[in-house]
Amino acid sequence: MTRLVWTTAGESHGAALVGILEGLPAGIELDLARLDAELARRQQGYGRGGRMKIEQDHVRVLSGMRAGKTLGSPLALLIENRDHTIEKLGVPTSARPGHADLAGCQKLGERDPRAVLERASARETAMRTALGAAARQVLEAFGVELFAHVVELGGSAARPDAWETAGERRAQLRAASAFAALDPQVEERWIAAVDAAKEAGDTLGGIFELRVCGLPPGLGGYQNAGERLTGRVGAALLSIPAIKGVEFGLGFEAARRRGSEVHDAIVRRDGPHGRFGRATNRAGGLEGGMTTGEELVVRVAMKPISTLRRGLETVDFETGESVLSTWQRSDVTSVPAASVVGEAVVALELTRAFLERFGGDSLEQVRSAHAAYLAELARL
Ligand code: EPS
Repeated sequence: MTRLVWTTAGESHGAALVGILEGLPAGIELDLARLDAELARRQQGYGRGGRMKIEQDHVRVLSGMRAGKTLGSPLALLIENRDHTIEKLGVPTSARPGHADLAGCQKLGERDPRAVLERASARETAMRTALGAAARQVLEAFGVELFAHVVELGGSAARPDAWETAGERRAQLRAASAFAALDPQVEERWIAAVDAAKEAGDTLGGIFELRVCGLPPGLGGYQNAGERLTGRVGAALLSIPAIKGVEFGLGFEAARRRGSEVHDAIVRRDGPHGRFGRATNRAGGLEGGMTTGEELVVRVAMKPISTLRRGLETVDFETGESVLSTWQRSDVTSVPAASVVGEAVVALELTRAFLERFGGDSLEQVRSAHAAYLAELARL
């Protein structure tokens, strides 16, 4: 049995993105259409730019499967780039503020932002989305569902109870939204905000919320820093380009309240995960670095895209003069896309934690370990 690990390769305008996911148990009937569906979802959202009209992301499986099932060997995926122009693209003469350009050039000791930006580009998140869409199928086999929706755009918020109000209609509402949001009232307002920012040559950030239902208690660990799931899920989300903040449950608000208004009472609740539950879920589903069995609730802040049509002040490498950064095309906002990537990276991290606890070489072995744990929880 291998610990679940993954990696990607590929430049934004290179031939393709490549991904390897190692440690999936054998015997999972992977629905590959789901991978393409998640890729399509990541390409959508009002405010996306010209590049998304060029790409039509599609995954090819190169290894790790036979007759529709995983073999337990590394799963290798490929997404071809239609905009394969890396050798034709010029070298920018200045670094774009907000991007990896300058720090990357300093790191490499080269005046060549393209040597940095091709890999630093958020194009890479297409492959993470595909890998996450494969990994989450393990979780789904055990009733665990992930769902992200956009709750704020450019400082304008959806109704705070959008999740509760949407109820069973949430998948339908999100699919109908131009922003992967659950509150239909935001559509007109946010479209106007994106149009205004576009007109001004500017960009918008926002916040998405991720919910994970059906997690058993006790995933992750308290024994060592590296096991704590709060840090692991937080790090996964903060590794997405442009993500600036992550909060669980009450988040920063918890720091302003008294303990009696923060902690969740433990109550008797007979269910599939034993005899205990929490009266409230202000912790957002994690205590002591482990899942509590309540919903995981994470909110994630994304800064506005760093490429602005109006330009930002920078310095020309050759002349040393102050100039405006260059612009060819860009998104005005990609918060809806980031929410899809958020689901994917958290799916990867939670699948890793799930397999650490119940892992086996085959899905059947995982099922046995999971069933034994449920029996143990029922006795506690
Ligand atoms: C990106 C710049 C844009 C985005 C890109 C991320 O690409 P281009 O420079 O080709 O216009 O479209 O995102 C994607 C290609 C994608 O698939 O999400 C950047 O600088 O990070």
